[in-house]
Amino acid sequence: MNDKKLIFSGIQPTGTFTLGNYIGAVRNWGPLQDEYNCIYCVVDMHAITVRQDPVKLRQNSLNSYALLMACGVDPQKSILFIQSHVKTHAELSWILGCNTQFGELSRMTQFKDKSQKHADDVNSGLFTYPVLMAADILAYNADLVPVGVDQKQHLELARNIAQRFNQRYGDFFTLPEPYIPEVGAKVMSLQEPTKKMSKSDENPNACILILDDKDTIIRKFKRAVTDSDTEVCYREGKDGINNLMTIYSIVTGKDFAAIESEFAGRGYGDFKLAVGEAVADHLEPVRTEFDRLSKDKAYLKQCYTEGAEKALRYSQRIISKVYRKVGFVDKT
Ligand code: ATP
Ligand code: LTN
Repeated sequence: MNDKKLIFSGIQPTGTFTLGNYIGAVRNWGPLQDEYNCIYCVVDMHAITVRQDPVKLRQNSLNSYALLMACGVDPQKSILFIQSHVKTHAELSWILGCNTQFGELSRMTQFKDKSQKHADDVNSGLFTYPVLMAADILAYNADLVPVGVDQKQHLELARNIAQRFNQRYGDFFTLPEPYIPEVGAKVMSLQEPTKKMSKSDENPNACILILDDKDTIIRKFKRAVTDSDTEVCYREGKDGINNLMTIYSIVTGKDFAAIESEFAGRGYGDFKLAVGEAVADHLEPVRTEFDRLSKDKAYLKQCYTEGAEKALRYSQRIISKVYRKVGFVDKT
């Protein structure tokens, strides 16, 4: 490889990507390929920390892979693969788990949220989820990790684990830095704009799926919860409007001042319609490309097979060194 910095990121195949996943993370993955060496992954092993229907999980994983390509990840420029195809992630996860404290994992807010939401299945995978995430990143010694702001705590833990390993066994792991966009790092629910937009929201109007058709997107934006004011402006407390302005700004490239003057005196109805149309137009090429790619099963298979081979080769070198450092006996 060259001396460019290394990027790693992953996304769960727990359903179709939301506009939040797209704006906060995936949209940035394509452009990063020109400046960095990039490794991207569909994290199916993370997905099974909550119950999944096996048939749907398989389909969602393949769709997520194709969707990443439709969003601009090029498997010729990046290493793009499916997590369960590369055994080093699970292997490293065990070692890192032995360097992670129970107390640290207990403090993770995602664990607290998810264990409340899935109270009948608080399994140990849900608890050690962040260790596997640290393994994903450290198996490649990645420098930067592009994610939405909700993943910041997990990344800090990954850095702490890496640091502890380095102290115990001698400097080895790179401490990964979060790479969080300045605007759009937390897209909010359209129905409860103080909560993040999430794939697993029960209210279908709360989130835009990037494969929703134009009419559905417009309808969901028309129903978006705002406030009793009438002025389109970015102000503290106007969570719904602030969220819509952020989304509109990202898909049109207009700044907040330009948006405020565009909608001065026009009211929320006009604004919501404009946001819906702009988002639908922005996502149209993604939908078209996804339709084309998902029909080409042989090509997708070739891409994920080659991706996994490259990822394994790369991470195997790192994990062999880790095995030596912790004192495992050489196999050869
Ligand atoms: P789930 O609801 O199933 O937990 P999710 O929608 O949070 O899933 P993930 O696969 O966990 O999706 O996240 C993929 C990426 O999208 C991560 O980098 C995450 O930070 C980012 N992301 C998720 N939701 C949002 C959001 N509402 N705004 C911005 N970024 C987001
Ligand atoms: N936990 C992440 C998904 C994820 C990830 C990673 C992101 C798993 N492994 C490694 C960045 C780097 C989430 O988005 N919920």
